[in-house]
Amino acid sequence: MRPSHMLRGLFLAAGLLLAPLIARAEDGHDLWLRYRPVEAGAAGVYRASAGTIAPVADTPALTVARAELERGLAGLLGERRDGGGEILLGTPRSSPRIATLNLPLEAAGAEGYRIRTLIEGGRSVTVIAANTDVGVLHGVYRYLALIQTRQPIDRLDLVDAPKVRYRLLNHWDNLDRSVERGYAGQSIWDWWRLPDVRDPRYVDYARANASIGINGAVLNNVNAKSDSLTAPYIAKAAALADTFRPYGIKVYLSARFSSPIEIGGLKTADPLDPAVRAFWKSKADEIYKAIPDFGGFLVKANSEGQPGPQDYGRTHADGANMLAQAVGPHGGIVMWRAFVYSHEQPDDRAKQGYSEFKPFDGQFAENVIVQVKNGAIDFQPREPFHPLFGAMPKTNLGMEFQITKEYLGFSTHLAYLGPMWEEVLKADTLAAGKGSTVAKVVDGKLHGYSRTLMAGVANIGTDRNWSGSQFDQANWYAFGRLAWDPEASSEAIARDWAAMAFSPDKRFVGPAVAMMMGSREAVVDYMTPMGLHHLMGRSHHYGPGPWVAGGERADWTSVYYHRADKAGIGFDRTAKGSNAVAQYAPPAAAGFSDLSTVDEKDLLWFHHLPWGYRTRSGRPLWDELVGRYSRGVKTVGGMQATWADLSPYVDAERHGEVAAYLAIQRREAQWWRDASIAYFQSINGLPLPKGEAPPPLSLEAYEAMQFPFAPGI
Ligand code: GCV
Repeated sequence: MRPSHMLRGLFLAAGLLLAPLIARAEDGHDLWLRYRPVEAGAAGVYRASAGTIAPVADTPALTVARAELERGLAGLLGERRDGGGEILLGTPRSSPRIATLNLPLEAAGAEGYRIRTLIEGGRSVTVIAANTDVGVLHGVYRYLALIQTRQPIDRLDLVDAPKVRYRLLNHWDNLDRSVERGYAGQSIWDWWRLPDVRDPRYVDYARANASIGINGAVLNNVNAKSDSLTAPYIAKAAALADTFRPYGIKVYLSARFSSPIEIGGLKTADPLDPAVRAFWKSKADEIYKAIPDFGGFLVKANSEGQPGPQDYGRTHADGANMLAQAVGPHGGIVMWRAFVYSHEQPDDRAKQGYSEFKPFDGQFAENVIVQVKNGAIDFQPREPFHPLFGAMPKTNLGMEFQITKEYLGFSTHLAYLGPMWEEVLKADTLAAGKGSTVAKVVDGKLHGYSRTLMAGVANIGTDRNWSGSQFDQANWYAFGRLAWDPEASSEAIARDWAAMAFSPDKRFVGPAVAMMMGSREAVVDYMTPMGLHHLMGRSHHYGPGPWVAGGERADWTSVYYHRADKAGIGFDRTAKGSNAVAQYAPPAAAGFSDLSTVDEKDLLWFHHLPWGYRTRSGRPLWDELVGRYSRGVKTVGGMQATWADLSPYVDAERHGEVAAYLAIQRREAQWWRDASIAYFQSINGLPLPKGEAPPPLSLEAYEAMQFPFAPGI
């Protein structure tokens, strides 16, 4: 044997011996679809029912469903699974065997599934059946998730279907690959090389989305360029649509309202102008020729400088309905955003969305969905639910959440957003009596909407871990799960994610989930406690900036929102103030207005109060605020300790990365506390409560900090 061969042999043998001892290096790229081997003790039980996979009909979605099942089972249980069980996939139409079973499939709807274990000739047969191929794919992911989270699979009988029809990611991705409010690298869409080059990541993106039921992606930023509607870009979008189609995911585009001028050679974009209407009709026809299942348009109009129908004295309904008429014959929809506010309008910014849309209830076309952010300002760490929810019974309203953490510490702070979204979805609008929750508005039950939507502003980029941090993947995951079922528990979702992305070991899942569940409240505490909001650094929104004042517009400053002076702090939105409360249903408005009933978490959102106001803890408001700032920092310290203890269950790479991020978060939480306290103390001149450490730097030092290269702008 040549020496080099001998050496190689030695290395190989050593590698084989050591292999079980060395955990495989991980970087998070596999998301929650890691499919790592089930522990030897449990694998046998699973192999007994998850055996061979019966052949499937040769359709694109069933082919990927079978491939995913094979990939998942091979990873979890090994290539050889000869326990005798069989898995049968398909629809009654594609599989004569499934057709003869006559399974009740109504409850599975168009995208759901039924999974049932049958015993045939003493042999276990697991049937994953649906009305459509994509329903089968969703069933496959559910089945794999059961094994990934170590649930029993030997006697299954479950049926599930999404409660919301359109479950979409909104990418704020620009054509130059920058991502507005993106903290995970560049855009994954390589527009320049598309349509010729189809990055394999596109398939993994589709797999991840399909696994949580997301069924659409708006590819480009709502601050849109008309170029994305030109022929070359339509061809690029079509290539992505082709890749996503087998996974049940449609593409949508953000449309710039002034496109008829910019790429149509017209002098106007007036929605009532026949030439403008003809432009949009022919543009829609052109897109549908290239992408027959194109989903439709998302529009940001007359907001933050974007063009819109009001430029021509027309209404949001005029603009939306014109586009709806263009895509309607092809089955498309228009998502028209309610995120509007104007610097010419002196009224409380929190009121403007409602004021502009409520008068048009009932005037939007059936295939329009008005897309409303969860709160009335802008994705703050905590906002009361948007007053439009419950107030537009005759207009399809959809929810817009922000998965990317523009205002919650970018990707370096660990903040699991599930509880924040659950809080909003469970909030009771009281619009039609008790139990009129936001979830029931969004899933259409309350008002009988014909089309329902949940959209999430994506946190996905070219980083190997997709989301900028390991734990931010949980937010992508949770968004998908809540879009599928807006009444799901964010804690149960966190448990599934933690088990799949890291380890199903209870000793890991318990503490990790507890840490996740408290993480968003920690951010609220150290950034914007008790209803404070929009106090981040100007424009980039990085770090504390409660002193931000002056400049282009008042409602882009912090002082506009906190209104602190020597006497007190908070935005009075009661009848004595801006009266924003009046936009809620009367019982909800009464609850927010009354100091004895308003939840203290929303206190300074609705009320301006003296610094000495006695809070429910018995402490004066100032002391309570300082206490909460400090509590937030302490919670992050606790998260660091929890994470350190979890090292036996996590590969060194990801453990180290999360630990490094938590150290950043701890430092920045402290910075937030100190800078906020220094600023508010300069206003109220009050001493710190006993035991509270003074900020180490002067207010001037905090104010002087500059971050010209903060990401996401
Ligand atoms: C896409 C906030 C963000 C903007 C974003 C806007 C919107 O103002 O800071 O970056 O623009 O919301 O939702 O349209």
